[in-house]
Amino acid sequence: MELFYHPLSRYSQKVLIALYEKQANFYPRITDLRDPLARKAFQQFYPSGKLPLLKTQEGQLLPESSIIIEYLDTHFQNGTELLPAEAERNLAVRLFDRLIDFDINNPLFQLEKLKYTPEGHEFEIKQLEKQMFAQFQRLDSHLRQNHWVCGDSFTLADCALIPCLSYSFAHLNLLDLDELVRYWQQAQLRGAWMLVLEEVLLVEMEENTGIRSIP
Ligand SMILES: N[C@@H](CCC(=O)N[C@@H](CS)C(=O)NCC(=O)O)C(=O)O
Repeated sequence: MELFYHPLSRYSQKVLIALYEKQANFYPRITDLRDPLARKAFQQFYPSGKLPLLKTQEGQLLPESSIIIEYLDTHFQNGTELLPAEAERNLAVRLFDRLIDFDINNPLFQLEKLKYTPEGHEFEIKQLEKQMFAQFQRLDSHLRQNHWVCGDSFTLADCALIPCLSYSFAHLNLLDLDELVRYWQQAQLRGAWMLVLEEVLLVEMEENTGIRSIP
């Protein structure tokens, strides 16, 4: 399998967590869409031009992080079961995955974009921050009854949430949400996330210093 992704893209990080949880081997195809030539080449290969994209062993091209994870979970028996077999739990996991993508991850993109050029956007930023804080409050009370997002075991919904938390804790005032803080602390000790974070920090260091380490 080949994964086209970028270490700093949250939807890519979501799939990377799943690959590490499943202990699945893949060829990393780092694709930087900020580079016009790389973007053009990738769009020729896959016209919708979005990351992440999985090329399966059969050569099928699979977009959409949740679909890729569903594919991994059905094709790899090793490691964590990311989508529970039991129908009711399966539905809950898929629901939380959707809610996290739509109500947390996508608004975070908007917030990042607005904060990049905040002049004239102060009101929009405040509104968005308020809306996101309310989402995190709801999540915090849900986590009172749940060790991971959906019960005792780590699932697709955790793959979706964890990549959103670094930016959220850095830019929203979430430290009073005890259960969310507890969740974020335990997530940072999860091996799969540690592996993802290692790559993120390396890329951030390369971008900040201009020094590219020898692979
Ligand atoms: N729903 C998609 C979202 C993917 C997405 O928005 N990817 C971003 C990077 S995190 C992207 O490729 N943006 C490039 C663009 O839209 O041109 C998924 O879950 O994979």
